[in-house]
Amino acid sequence: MINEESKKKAAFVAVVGRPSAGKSTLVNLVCGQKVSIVSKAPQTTRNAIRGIVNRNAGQLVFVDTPGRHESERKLNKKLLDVSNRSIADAEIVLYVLDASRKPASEEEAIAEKLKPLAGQCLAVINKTDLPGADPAPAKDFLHERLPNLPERRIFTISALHDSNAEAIINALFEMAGEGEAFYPEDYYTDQDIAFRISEIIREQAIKRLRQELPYALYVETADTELRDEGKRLWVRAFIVMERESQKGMVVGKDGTVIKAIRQGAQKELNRIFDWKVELDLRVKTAHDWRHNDKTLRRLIDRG
Ligand SMILES: Nc1nc2c(ncn2[C@@H]2O[C@H](COP(=O)(O)OP(=O)(O)O)[C@@H](O)[C@H]2O)c(=O)[nH]1
Ligand SMILES: [Mg+2]
Repeated sequence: MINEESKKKAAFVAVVGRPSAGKSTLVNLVCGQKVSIVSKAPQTTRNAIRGIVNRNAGQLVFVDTPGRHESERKLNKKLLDVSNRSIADAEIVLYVLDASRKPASEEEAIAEKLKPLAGQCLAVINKTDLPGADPAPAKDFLHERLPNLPERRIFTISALHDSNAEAIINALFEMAGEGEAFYPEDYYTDQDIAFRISEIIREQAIKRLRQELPYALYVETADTELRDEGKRLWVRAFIVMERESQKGMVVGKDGTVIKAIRQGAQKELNRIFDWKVELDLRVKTAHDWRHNDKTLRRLIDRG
């Protein structure tokens, strides 16, 4: 008997590239949802964030990863570990490059890492909308450094302005093996609610704080409670700084900064969830947390 129904496909796709190449923006585009937070500051993504795409062909689980940046700092090393583990666990690697910058040494380190995996790679040259953007140097770089990467697996895109990425999704399904879906077919992410809330608050905080501060903070959702017969979600969360002296900058004059963060986050959360979200947002300090192994394990490995 010939099985009439073609077999479904399923694969993990690790999304890798240098900081700020647009990996998280691309994951949000393919998933059609805000799955992963985005900002101008590098190292915004700190975890392996999963976004799920379901089609008739099957299921792709995109694993957004921290940008690959070599550094001796504890947090950066941890973030590189996350990227390495995601690559090791994935069947397909989606390599994101930035058309607005010429590939340099950081890009070479990534290509070197991906070289043995070129047969399972797909590359996306992003930010083609920017004035002066030119995908040609990135393309030449790929031809030279990953000669085994076939031309049909090199795409150009503006993850920010394009409205879909079906061509990329189709190409990824072609690469995927047959298998059962990993998640229920109505899921678009596996993140729990408290984590998503923390991430949206962190995104808003990064947006409103000066250059150095984004790296110095994390967000902790301490308490959530459904109220009004499940219509409203009340949340108590903390923006956690490294030093006591940083708290004032997060609060701002007369509380203006933290108020803007709270309102921005509420607005975004109301878009994501069906509940009306009400945030009780506060600031506290966990001294020098970026050098604390236990805190880093909890935040980055989420163990
Ligand atoms: N102009 C433009 N900006 C983009 C594009 N994709 C991402 N960005 C911006 O680049 C910055 C970094 O994006 P993000 O997705 O956080 O990069 P990641 O660090 O690789 O995850 C953000 O300010 C994005 O809005 C794009 O296609 N065009
Ligand atoms: Mg990111």
